[in-house]
Amino acid sequence: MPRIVTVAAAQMGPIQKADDRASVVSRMLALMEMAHARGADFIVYPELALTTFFPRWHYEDRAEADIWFERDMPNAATKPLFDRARALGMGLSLGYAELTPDGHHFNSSVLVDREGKLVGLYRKIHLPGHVEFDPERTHQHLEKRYFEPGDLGFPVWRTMGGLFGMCICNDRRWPETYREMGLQGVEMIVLGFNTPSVNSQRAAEGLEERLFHHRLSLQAGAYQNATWVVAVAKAGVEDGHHLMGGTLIVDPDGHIVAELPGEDDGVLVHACDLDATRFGKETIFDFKRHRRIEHYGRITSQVGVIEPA
Ligand code: ING
Repeated sequence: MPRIVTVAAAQMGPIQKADDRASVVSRMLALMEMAHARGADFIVYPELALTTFFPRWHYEDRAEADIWFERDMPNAATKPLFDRARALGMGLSLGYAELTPDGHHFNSSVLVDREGKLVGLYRKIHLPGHVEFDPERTHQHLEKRYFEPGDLGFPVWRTMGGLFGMCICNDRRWPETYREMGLQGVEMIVLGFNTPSVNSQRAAEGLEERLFHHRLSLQAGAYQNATWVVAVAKAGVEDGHHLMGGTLIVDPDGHIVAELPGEDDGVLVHACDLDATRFGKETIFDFKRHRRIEHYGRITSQVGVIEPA
């Protein structure tokens, strides 16, 4: 019996600072209905899906940024989404800014199964950008100001008939992200992203270059760990700042099997056979047989081990 998960990648267009959570949740519900109509049994929403990408704004007093955080998940604003997903028998993953009861701030995502059970929580580990306002940049990217690095590692959960993991946005650029989950046998990695289409430190780097690195990272991660990867954008112009699209699904051989054009709300649906991961995991990427970590020499986490010439 093939283990098919029909996944809907639910891309969201821009969320303006002035948009309230209720209006955003109603957009997410509409995407869920579209996904259901197309047979999806799992829906993936973007990073920070409930609000604008607020780390582009500098708040002298960080506490002022707490307006963008959720203290519970689900909560009053998102309960309709969780209730409808359960009614439709649809699992979901949702990215949001998490403020814990003891005052910690994370860029997080939750994983919920088809019965509406909260299966897993992930907290973004690779936080790009900077802490203080940087006048040199064309725009700010203050994730290090508002979030702490994730403290949960890269867990993999048995749900939806397979082994699922999550990461968030910048995490997708780091091979360790995929391998940490690959070593646990992950069969599907779902992630959301909010990626500015311009590099605040290299104006010449255009959208095409950004999309190239985006696809390269996802395809390599999927292939080298024989896993499906589903990447979902929040896209479009938010208060004058452009976020790129590029919502796509990569199969365990590294092929992009579907990509959503444009930068508006929309769903990409694909029937993903989790057993398509078996060949890679049992042949070329059978880590037990082929991965020789004892011969790798000294694996160091030190940055800049070999000084440039
Ligand atoms: N956004 C961007 C991302 O990693 C970035 C930041 C873009 C860093 C391009 C480096 C290069 O897609 C978030 N939110 O991480």
